[in-house]
Amino acid sequence: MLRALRSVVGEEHVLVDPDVVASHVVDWTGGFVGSSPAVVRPGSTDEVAEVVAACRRDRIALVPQGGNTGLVGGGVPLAGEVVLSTSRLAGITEVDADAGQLTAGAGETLAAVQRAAAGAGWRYGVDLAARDSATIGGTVATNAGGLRVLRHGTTRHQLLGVEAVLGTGDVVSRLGGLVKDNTGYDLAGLLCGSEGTLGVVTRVRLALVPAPGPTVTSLIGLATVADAVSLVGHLRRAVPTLEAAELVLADGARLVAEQTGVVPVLDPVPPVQVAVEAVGPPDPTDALAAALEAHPGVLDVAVATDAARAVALWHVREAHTEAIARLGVPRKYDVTVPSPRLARFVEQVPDLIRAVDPDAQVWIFGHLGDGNLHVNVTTPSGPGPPRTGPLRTGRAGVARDAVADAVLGRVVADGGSVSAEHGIGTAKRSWLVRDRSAGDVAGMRAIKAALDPDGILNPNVLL
Ligand code: FAD
Ligand code: 2HG
Ligand code: ZN
Repeated sequence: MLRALRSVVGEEHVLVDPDVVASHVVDWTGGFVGSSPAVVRPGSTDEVAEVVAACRRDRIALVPQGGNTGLVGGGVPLAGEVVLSTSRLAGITEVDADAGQLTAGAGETLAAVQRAAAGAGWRYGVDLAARDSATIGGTVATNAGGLRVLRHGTTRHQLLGVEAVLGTGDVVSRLGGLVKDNTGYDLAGLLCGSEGTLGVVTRVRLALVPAPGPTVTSLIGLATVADAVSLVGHLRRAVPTLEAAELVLADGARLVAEQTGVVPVLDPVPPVQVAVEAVGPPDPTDALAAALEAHPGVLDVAVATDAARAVALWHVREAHTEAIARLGVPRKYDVTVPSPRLARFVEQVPDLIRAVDPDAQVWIFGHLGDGNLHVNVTTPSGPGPPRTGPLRTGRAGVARDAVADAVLGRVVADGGSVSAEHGIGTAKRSWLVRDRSAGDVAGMRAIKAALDPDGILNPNVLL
């Protein structure tokens, strides 16, 4: 097999040195650790197709891997699969400044795409804190959300076309950037969010959004999450160019301050903070100020109208994932809760978790504007051993399941989604059937069987 792979991509792009392979077999959280005989780095779509064909011939399973910032254990080889790294599928080409579109190789980072968009006088509508490592291919594969979904939608909403190699070895390619294109099935839409289970995305065609004019960022202190939900509804009506509305709770704000040594902007730390950003033209600062003035729940406000101060305001929200990671390996539950139930969910979930794991520390934050909450759970005594296989049980596994039952069971009961933006991966595989109907899952299995008939692409992910 290694000989076959070397003949396709060249000796130097089949990595087998254990020290090099090691960084590809553990995920960002450290909670999922696997093993792999090799990391293969194809340099073109044709090479990806040959790698997939060779693996299909020998029934060798592949895990596509981009920046390895995924948070559901989907991008690491938990059962000895070969890793297909997209690092050499780079390059940003065909930037069309009139149409507001560009084509990017799957291995380009999100930050590089953002820079290329800005260079052409536009902006890429998706942003998230892992922007410097996450690849554009990975964000398409996971249908990443992030901070600006409120205004611009998820990755799927930016996607005009993809080039990809299906599990059959067939290449699909539609990169012409046609905004209206109803000629057959929307394969780009299907591959987006398929988490590497149907095909390897090699290039993407993206729609850009207008570059922002004057920008105002604000950190708002409130007494309750219910006040925060009402404030966001109010701001969405009063400030139509609101791009972000993010939730921070006092425990999380204090943890960020402790772990990063950065003094909180709002001090004393209020029970609840909402970070918002709105862009011009016209300059939204006055409209935002008037709207905040008119809302009775607002306790405290900090405002930034320049980039450096904006970064300082965003810190308390953006540093959550890093700060929590310093406590040990977290259990992560990325969920959507319908707006009318969101405040009660935030209030009650910590007690539901502590009922099954009395030592648990619970951290809740997220994208309030679209109802996406990140429930993180850490344990002072440590998380137990990492997951080294897709269905590992044992002491840590049992505790994990009880906490998952508490959080995700409540999400399903509330009519929410057990995966908002990170995907199902390996972490939530057993939850797919509890959230989606039998018909939905049968449809997904039929698609998987058609596009990856031998089940060689990410066999432990999603289904
Ligand atoms: P990887 O982690 O390498 O892979 C993720 C999944 O996609 C795996 O299943 C993998 O097999 C598959 N895959 C990767 N590349 C391809 C490809 N080219 N073709 C087919 N399948 C592929 N996510 C959000 O949605 N919103 C956030 O706000 C957000 N913030 C984050 C902040 C931090 C600090 C971190 C660490 C992560 C965050 N994430 C967020 C999660 C993560 O960044 C996203 O899921 C991102 O899309 C993953 O990109 P990646 O290149 O790292 O993919
Ligand atoms: C975010 O919104 C990311 O910051 C990561 O989606 C969430 O760490 C998490 O749980
Ligand atoms: Zn998020």
